[in-house]
Order: sequence, then structure tokens, then C-alpha cells
Amino acid sequence: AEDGYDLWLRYRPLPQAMRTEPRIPGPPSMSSSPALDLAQGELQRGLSGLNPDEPGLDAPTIELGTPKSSALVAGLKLPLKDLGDEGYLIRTLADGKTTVIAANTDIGVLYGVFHYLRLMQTGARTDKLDVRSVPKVRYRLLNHWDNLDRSVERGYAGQSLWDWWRLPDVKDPRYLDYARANASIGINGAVLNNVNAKSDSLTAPYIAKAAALADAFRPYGIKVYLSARFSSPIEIGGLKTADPLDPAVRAFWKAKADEIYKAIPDFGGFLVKANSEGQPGPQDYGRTHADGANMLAQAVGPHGGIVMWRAFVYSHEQPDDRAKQGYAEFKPFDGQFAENVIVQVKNGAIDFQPREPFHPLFGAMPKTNLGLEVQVTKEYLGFSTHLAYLGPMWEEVLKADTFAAGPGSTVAKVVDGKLHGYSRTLMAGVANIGTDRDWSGSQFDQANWYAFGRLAWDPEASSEAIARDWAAMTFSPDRRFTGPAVAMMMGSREAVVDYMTPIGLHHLMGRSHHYGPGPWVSGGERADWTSVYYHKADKAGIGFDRTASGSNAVAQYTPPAAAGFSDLSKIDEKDLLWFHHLPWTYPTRSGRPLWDELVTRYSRGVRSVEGMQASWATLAPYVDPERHAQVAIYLAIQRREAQWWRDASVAYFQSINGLPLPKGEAPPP
Ligand code: GCW
Repeated sequence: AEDGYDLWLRYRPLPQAMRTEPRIPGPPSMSSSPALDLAQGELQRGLSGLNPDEPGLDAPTIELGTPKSSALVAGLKLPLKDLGDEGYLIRTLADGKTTVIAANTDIGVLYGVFHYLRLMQTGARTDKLDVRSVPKVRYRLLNHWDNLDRSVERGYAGQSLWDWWRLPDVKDPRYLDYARANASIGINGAVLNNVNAKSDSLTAPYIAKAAALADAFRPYGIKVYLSARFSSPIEIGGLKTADPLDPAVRAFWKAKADEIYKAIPDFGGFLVKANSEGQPGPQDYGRTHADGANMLAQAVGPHGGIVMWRAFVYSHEQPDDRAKQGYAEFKPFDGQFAENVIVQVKNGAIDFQPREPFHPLFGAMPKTNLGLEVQVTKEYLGFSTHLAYLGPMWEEVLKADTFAAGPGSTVAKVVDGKLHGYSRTLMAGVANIGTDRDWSGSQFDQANWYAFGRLAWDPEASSEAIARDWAAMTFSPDRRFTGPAVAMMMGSREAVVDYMTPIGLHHLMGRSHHYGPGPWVSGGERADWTSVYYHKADKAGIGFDRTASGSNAVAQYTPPAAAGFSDLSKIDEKDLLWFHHLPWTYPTRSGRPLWDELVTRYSRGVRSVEGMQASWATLAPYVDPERHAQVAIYLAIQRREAQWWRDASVAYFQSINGLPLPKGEAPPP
């Protein structure tokens, strides 16, 4: 059955019109390694799958290798120098018959093979190739929010893949399939456990389990990392404190690092969530984020490890504006973090909303390695039941201009290290993977995993081109399919913005589960855990004033970026109510008053989902019935719930402003 398990690596026979002469892999290499064997095997599997015709005796050959493993590659004197440890070249030689996939390392070769096969899968020309590809970001990591009991925080695709109970003895073959899928898109690391971490994950039994996973992933170029709970010295080290300046605490972490590296020699390092949402951290001892991060960095540094220290923090005191806290807590410490620390910053200042302006820390920390964290799992975008392709959302943040060194100082250039000359670069994606047969909880959510990997490799890549590759590989390379499918994908996230949080509104989801509308959520422990805190709607108007007359969060951006947000004549209306509190009558650019515009957008979101349904219905001829039906069912759920969002939101806001609906708009039931 077609259940989506094969992801984008299906290698089903291409339509006749897209087939080229069958190719054959070149002679086996002079040396072998696990990664090289995988590359060879993958190539064989792909070639024979995509074109099952028998190759002739003089069929074109694909030769792969490094100068060490292949005499041909060694003899060609290819310009491999700048490819580093992960880049590759794909070249068709002058004879027109031989194509070489060459790299400095076996992993580079494997990446090259996946690229070559992608070209075939998508029906691109492969007869005269001259491809060179080097990742722009060094650490391309999935962050699993997986708990040790196999539940997954914000996971909507079943249980955790990691079967901690049976590890390390039982090595589920699925670990290899997971690693292969990641390698195919260039992901080179996985943080195994939730950032809301338990100290148990750093005890000897769990280190052994993590080591078994590391062994499974290694041939695919994937390193294992662990989330570390800051209070571990107390919980598993028998100490009275976790104060980062206490010598016994420092000794604990050093010994812990040594112990881990003994079991996992290429262990990647630690990810830490500290002093945020109740997690312990250095501030509990009057120390700073830098004190905490640097202590851990010193422990893993001698082994080549890194520390990813999250900037998603907020203090215990009620803030005047939660959006300001990350910047406020980190900016003062720019330049004080160790070289092997990367501060990991979410794309926006609040929390993975359907739309957020870029986080003000980007461009503000020239002397601190900053990495970008995005959420692949759709906590705030309808879980795995709503179709929302996130490529455009990430592209939007990566292309946003910080103006930190003048125009063109995009977030992508901060993240790839070019703007500030970072020594280490990182993109992290909170995984959407679980034990579901289709891995991600829906067919189309696989595209978000895929796009994350491709964008981490090249943060300046086009999310539309990535969608096209994915759709072709996952369903059909036929243009009559990819055209409409890509159009659906490209509009899907905007549809969610429209029916959930249009015009810069944010955090209006149901409390704590974050599924479904809850713009009325108020009261409880903290103001910033309510919806009314974010939309601030009253009889007169709506929106969060973050300009100088309000919280002035906008001042955390560089002056040109800030002006673009605070100046009502300049701001893109997509961010309007993020930064401004405006009267319901405020004239928007459509000519409609704000209230009418808001309702129009809510309804437009519902119409967009209907558009996706109609479009998907026409694509049945190109998709196997199982997956086609599954997507159709999900779209029907989404259609129903888009209406729910629209009706609930419109009714709620009407209860506050008492305004009539614009002409032609149906009243909520
Ligand atoms: O998005 C929020 C989630 C929490 C999560 C937190 C974080 C892991 O609601 O579930 O905790 O962010 O990023 O730390």
C-alpha cells in the first residue's frame, strides 16, 4: 500500500517521456567505507528504480568517489578544494558518457548521489551536468522534543521513534530509514530529547542508548546531540547546587562530557533551555546565560563539541511585552559567549506563530554565533491535520532585512555567518517526525521536513523550487501535477494566517494545546499566557502597540528596520496589528476599514482551503488512491476548521466592537 513511508525517496519508474537511456554505476571503488557503500547502494537503487529498462553494454556510467576511493576522480584533478567536508561536484565528462560524483569525503559523495537522483526524479536533464554544491550552514539539526516515555511534546505524528526501552540492544531498522531520509536533504545532526529535559537522559544507561543511535546514524553523516537539564549536577550528580561558577559543578559537567565522549566519540554537544518556562538555569544562582553556556562549552570543547543555548527565555516577572525578553536578556552579553557556543534564536520573538516579524536578535549580536530555530512541527498551524507548507514562512524570515550592515543584511546572511563572520553556523528545526507510517502525521507535512533540510543547506534557496522538487519526488514529476500542487502548497500557509491570525494578529489559539480558536482566552496565571494580552481588542480598536507610544519593542530593531515597522505609511500590512493598536475604522490599503478588512481576510482563508480542495480533486489521476484520499480527508477537516476559526473569531470580535459585518459576509451560526 502507498502509505507515504518512502517519503520523497520512492524511486518508482519515471513516466516513459521522462526516461533517459538507462545508466549504470561505475566500477566499485578502490576503498570502501560505510558511507561509500551507502552511496553506491543508493545510486544503484535509484537508477534501477527510476528506469527499470536493461542498460546496454555501452550505457552511460555514473562514477562516484573521492580522490582516495576512485582512480578516475583522482586522475581528473577536479577542483575539490573549496568543497570542504560535505560539498560535492557532479560533472559529465567530455566523452558525454561518464558522469562523476566527486567529493573530498564519503559523506560528500553520498550527498552528491542524492542530488543526482533528485535531478532524475524531478525529470531534470542529466546528460550534461556541471553541479557544485556546498552547504552554507555547518550545523543542520533536527531538534526532537521527544520525551523518555516516548511521548513527543508538540508532536502530531505518533510516538517518538526512539524506543528507549529496547535500546541499546534492539536497533529498529527504522533508525536507518530515518538517517537515510535526513542524509538525502543534508541534515547532519539530531538532538534526541526534548529541550524540557530530564536529567535521566545523561545517566549511563541513556548514554548507552544514545550511543546505539549514534552508531546507526554515523554512516549517514548524522551526529547525535542531547538536551541537557541545567540542574543535572543536583539530580544525578549528588551536588547541592548547579551554580555554573562552582568548581564541583564544573567538574561534574567535565566528567559527564568525558563519559559521553567515551561512548560516543563524535558526540555533537548539548542543547539547553534555561531559565525559560520554569526550567532551571544559571539565573537561579545570580549568574548569566553566558556563565551557564560557557561552562558547558568548556566541558565539550576539548572533544570538539558545541553548546546550543536557546534564546527562547522569559523571566518570571510579568513582562510589559513578552516580545522584548529574548533581546533584553541576550543583547547585553554579545561577545561574552565562548567560541563553541551558538545562541539558538526562534524565527520570531513570541513563539512560532503562523506569522511573526523576524526576531530582533538577528543582526544585533555581531560577536556571538547566532543560529536560527524554526518549528517544523505545526504547533500553531493546525497540527498535522491542516495543510500548511512552511517553506514560504521560513523564506520570509530568511529574506527579512535586519539592515545591521546596511540594506541587504538579511537574516539568511546572519545565519550563514557571512554578515558577522561567525565561526559556527546553525539552523535547527523542531522535528515533526514520529512513529506514524507516513512519519509526519500527514503526507504534506513531509514537505516541511524536506524543506527544512534544503533551506538549512542553502538558506537562500527558493521555497517554491523546493516545493516543486518535493511534489515531483513524492507524487509525480508530471507538470500537470506539479503546477497545481505547488500552487496549493505556496498558498497554504497564507490561508492559515488568514483564517487564524490575519493582519499581524498572533497567539489567539486555544490555551495550552494551541489547536483551534481562543481569542477570548483571558485570566489565569499570567497575562502573557492569554489571547486578550496579544490582541488588546476593545470597543475602539485592536492590536498590540509596540511603537514608541506603546511597549516600544520596535526599538530593538535597527533604525531602518524599526522605521519600516513603526511608520504606518511604510509597514507591510501583514504585520500591522503586531506593531500597532488601531481603530476599527482605520483605513487599510484595500480601501476597506480595518474591521471589514479583518473579516474579509478571515473569509478569504476559508475560500483558500476550498480552493485547495478543488485543486486536489483534479489531481487524482496523478496520485495513488490511498494517498489521494487521505489528503482529501485532511483537507475536508481543514475546511471545516477554517470555518470554525473564522466564525469564532468574527463572533468574538463582534461581541467586543458591536460592529456589523461587511456586505456579503455571512454571519457566524
Ligand atoms: O512553543 C512553545 C511550546 C512549548 C515548548 C516551548 C519551547 C518545548 O508551547 O511546548 O517547550 O515553546 O520552545 O521551549
